[in-house]
Amino acid sequence: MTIPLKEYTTRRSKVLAALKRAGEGVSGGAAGIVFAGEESHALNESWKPHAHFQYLTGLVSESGSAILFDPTNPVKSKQVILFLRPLNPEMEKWDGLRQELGSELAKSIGIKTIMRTTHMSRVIADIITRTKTFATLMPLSSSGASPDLSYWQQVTSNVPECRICDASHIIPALRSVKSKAEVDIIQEAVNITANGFKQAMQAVRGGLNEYKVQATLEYGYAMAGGRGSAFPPIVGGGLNSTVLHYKENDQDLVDGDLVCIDSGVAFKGYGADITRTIPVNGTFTKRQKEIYNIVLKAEEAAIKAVKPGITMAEVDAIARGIIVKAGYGDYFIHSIGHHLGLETHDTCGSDSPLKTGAVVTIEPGIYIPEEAIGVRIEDDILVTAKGRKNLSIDIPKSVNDIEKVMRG
Ligand SMILES: [Mn+2]
Repeated sequence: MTIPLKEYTTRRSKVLAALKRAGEGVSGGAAGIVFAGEESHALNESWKPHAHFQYLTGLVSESGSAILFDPTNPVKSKQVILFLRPLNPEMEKWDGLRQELGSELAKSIGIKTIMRTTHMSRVIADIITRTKTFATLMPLSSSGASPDLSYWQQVTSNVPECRICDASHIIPALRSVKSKAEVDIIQEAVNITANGFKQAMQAVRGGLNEYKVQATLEYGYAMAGGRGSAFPPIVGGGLNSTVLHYKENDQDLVDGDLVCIDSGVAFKGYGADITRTIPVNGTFTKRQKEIYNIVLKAEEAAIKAVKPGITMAEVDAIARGIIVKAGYGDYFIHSIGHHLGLETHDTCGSDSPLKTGAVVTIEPGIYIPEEAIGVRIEDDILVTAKGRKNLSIDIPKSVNDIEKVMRG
């Protein structure tokens, strides 16, 4: 189960075509570049490339690399160029061997033109003879220039009449629709996550530390074929269940409390994002059940509303309407969900109408700190032509199903 090389080729062709249009009227197209980012070589840090870079190349271990798009190049095979860091035999003794340039490497990556980053400025000088339009493909932010914007600013500062245009919407729009291969991987991530949740549900009891629930989840992921968590698991008992991004996971669970578990496995670059809230002793109290069933009703109504053409704001309003009507509007303090993909909060552009192939989370919640009751329920939903498919439907969710699994 992997993304076929030709799917990456298609993604790059789409970016190339969009950049050709971006430069229209002024020149034959705009050049664009996406950087992988730099790795810190600290042992306690794992490195991931920028998700845009991974989306376009499938490469996950080539820090310092970049992919360049030049729709103006008359030689078609040079319209996309992958730049990799030069080999460094001394460093590779520490970090592992890297391949030499050549047809074998080109074939394994599926990109015809691969060069070392040392050649980048020469290639850019050549591009400037054809176009003076440069496009930003990486996400813009108000807090600092994106790596590609910085690069284009530097490149164009010595050349008159250059123009930098914003094409940062192109890749998020592509990433907002998942291919069949991507959906298959996400479904498998959800299935693996289901295994962890099942084991965690059976392990939960009074006195067990939140950290051991996390360990049980992650053991379940690993044993089902996953590789670590997509994000640090949230395991919050009692009052901690009302803390949205609780990270400590270091308290003993208390009989009579709820525990909110928000987690998902990392699998082949993608991940799941599931939340279940369960009673520590295996049985919901009347009050817990009351709140739980309001959240469940809101979640199920929101899931049912998911279909092509609807926006997440509209889905949010449906869930919120139910929670407000029940009298808990002030206790639903976040929004309904987000796109899910290479990133847990996937970069898929602004809240435009959902398209067939989108994968989103639906996760309403009610958090009442004064009663130490926090309930969030989250599923991963695929938008289909006919409506939706709940990818996580097999993870116990109703009061009865949860109590049954917890009884073992
Ligand atoms: Mn989520």
